[in-house]
Amino acid sequence: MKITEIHVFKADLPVVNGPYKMSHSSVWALNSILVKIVCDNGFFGWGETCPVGSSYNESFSSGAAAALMEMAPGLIGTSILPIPLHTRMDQLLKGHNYVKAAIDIAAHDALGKSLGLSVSDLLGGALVDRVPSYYALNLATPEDASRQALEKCKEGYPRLQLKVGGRPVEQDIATIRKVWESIDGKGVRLVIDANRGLLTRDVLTISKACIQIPLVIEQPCENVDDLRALRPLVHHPIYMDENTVNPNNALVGAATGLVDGFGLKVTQLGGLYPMRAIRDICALRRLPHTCDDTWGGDIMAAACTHIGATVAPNLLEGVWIAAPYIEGHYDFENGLSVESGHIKVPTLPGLGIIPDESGLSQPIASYS
Ligand code: 0XW
Ligand code: MG
Repeated sequence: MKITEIHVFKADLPVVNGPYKMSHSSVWALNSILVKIVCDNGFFGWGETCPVGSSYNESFSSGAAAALMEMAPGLIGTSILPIPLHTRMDQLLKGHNYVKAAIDIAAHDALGKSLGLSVSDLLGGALVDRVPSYYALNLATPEDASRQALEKCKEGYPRLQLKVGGRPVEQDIATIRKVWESIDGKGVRLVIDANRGLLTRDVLTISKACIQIPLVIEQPCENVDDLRALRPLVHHPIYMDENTVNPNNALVGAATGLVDGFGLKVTQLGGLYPMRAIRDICALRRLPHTCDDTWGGDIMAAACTHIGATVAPNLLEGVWIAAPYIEGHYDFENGLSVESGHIKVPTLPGLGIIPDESGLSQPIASYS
């Protein structure tokens, strides 16, 4: 199967009840870039990349459109099988994993549809028919955070991620304690995610002050060296997220015992094909991880859910999708959502969703 056409769309995703607030940034609306590839046998596939603003990591929406302009002409005629496809993308453009991921996802979708297999089949096979999700509690006051934590706990989320950082550490400690007070004993796991917004000083203070709370500390500081220095000093597991900017540093993190787990994102790793390799290394090293992305609609949600379904349940920390913050779906019939804290794994071929193009703007670019 070879690519004969590539069409690029932009989808505006305003944040429902926004903003989405993290230590470094608050976002009110996101611009997602959707990719439709058409193959020489008539099958087509959809991909997506949606940076969560332009300061979360080294990615931004119009940069994705520009990178596609750079790569797409050279991809016409290329096989959609992962090794020739990624080889060709790397020949055309260095880095830019978040853009290559959109093409990779579309290729998995088209291949699955042509073979009558789901994307999780292509990734080795699903172990479950629904995956656990987790809810990201925005940066908030202790009262608001604990109220929302209890609400999400009652909805059935098995894990809560509490945003911290970017404010006096005393406020983070008070919020963590209040949230834990409201969910303790309810079988819900707690992660605090600083999105690189804490200093090592603050992490040590939080870990000491919350020593009795069984939480995970996700991406506390800016640099991976800080994570390495902190790990033997804190009383809580440390997970790497934003520092996982490519498969190689995920490999190093997993192989060298640098961290206790990961927040893994499809776009940070360059797509489902490279992500499955990191999934398998984490399995060998018994390292738990999430299967997420920065943001995105049904296409990205399906991609994260499909690979999440192939992870051993004892190692899957959850699949985060942006659906709770998005109004509507690209595919109203098969669009993904979180129900009782879990997400059903699509069973139709490919991603299991087909965006309704009448709901999208005209392509911003087409290549053939
Ligand atoms: C919760 N997420 C997966 C969604 C936002 O993009 C941030 C991210 C995280 O874990 O940092
Ligand atoms: Mg994170």
